[in-house]
Amino acid sequence: MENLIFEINDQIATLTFNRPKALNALNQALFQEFATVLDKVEVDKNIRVLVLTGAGEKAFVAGADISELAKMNPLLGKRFAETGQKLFSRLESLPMPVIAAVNGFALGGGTEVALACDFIYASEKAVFGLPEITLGLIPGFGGTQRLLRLVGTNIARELIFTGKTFSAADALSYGIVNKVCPPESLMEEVMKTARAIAKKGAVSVRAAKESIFCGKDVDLETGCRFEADAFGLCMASQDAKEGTQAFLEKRKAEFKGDLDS
Ligand code: CO8
Repeated sequence: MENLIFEINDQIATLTFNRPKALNALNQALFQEFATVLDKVEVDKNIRVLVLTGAGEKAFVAGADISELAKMNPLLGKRFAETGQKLFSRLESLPMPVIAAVNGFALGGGTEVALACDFIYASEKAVFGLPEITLGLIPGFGGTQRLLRLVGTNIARELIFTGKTFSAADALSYGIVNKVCPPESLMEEVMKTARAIAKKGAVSVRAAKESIFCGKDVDLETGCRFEADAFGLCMASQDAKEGTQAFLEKRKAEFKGDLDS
C-alpha cells in the first residue's frame, strides 16, 4: 500500500495514515486502501484492538485532500462524501475496539475519522477542528452527525459554523478525547490501554462494543434489550466460564479469547 501502513503485533493492529508530505490528507487512492484494510480487519479473529494514527511528526490527518476536492463536480463530491461515510461507518461498527491516537493536526476528515473510533487519546500538540466552512463546504464524512451526538447540539453548532480549530485540552473538556498525553508518550499510553483490552475475554469485549454501538442512538428500553441479548451470548463463552470460575477460585482469569468456543 502507498498511503497506509498496516501492522499487527501481539493481536493489536495499527493503521497509520501515511501521506506525510500532504499531512496525511485523505484522497481517493487512500480510501481504496482503507477499504481493503477494513475487509481484512472485519474478519480477523486474532485482532483484539485496532489503533489509528498518522505518519510523521505533524499530523494525524489534515482532512480530505483539498486538491482533489477542488476539482470535483457536485456528483463526484456527493460520491466522495458517501464513500467516506460508508468507510467510517464500517470503521465504527468493527467488532473490536478502535482507538484513535491523534498525534497532530486532525482537521475536517481527520476529526471525522477520529470521531468514528471508539475513543481518542491525543497528543498535547494535537489540533482538532471541522474547518470545512472556511472552504465554503461543510463536513461530509459524518462530522455534523457524530460531533453533535458526542458534544451536544450547541457546541457542535459553534464549532461547525465558525470552523475554528481547538486544542487537545479543549477536546478533553468537550468530551471528544479521553486522555491528553505528551507527544513522546502518546503511543505508549495508547498501547498500554490496547494491551489491557486485549487481555480481556474477546467475546465479552466484542459483546460490550456491540451493546454500546447498538444502544447509543436508541431509547433506554431498546438499548437494555440489546444489552440483555449480548449478556446472554457472553454466558455461552469459555471466557465467561473461566472469568467466573477464576473469581471463585481466587485466582487471576486466563482468558483464551476463543471466538469459536
Ligand atoms: N489536502 C491536501 N493537501 C494538504 C492538506 C489537505 N487537507 N492539508 C495540508 N496539505 C498539504 C499542503 O498543501 C502542503 O503541501 P505542499 O508542501 O506541497 O505545499 C503540505 O500539506 C504541508 O502543509 P502546510 O504547508 O499548509 O503546513 P502548515 O504547517 O503551514 O499548516 C495546516 C498546516 C494548518 C494543517 C494547513 O496545512 C491546513 O490548513 N490544511 C488544510 C486543513 C483543512 O482545511 N482541512 C479540511 C479539509 S476539507 C475536509 O476535510 C472535508 C471532509 C469531508 C469531505 C466530503 C466529500 C466531498
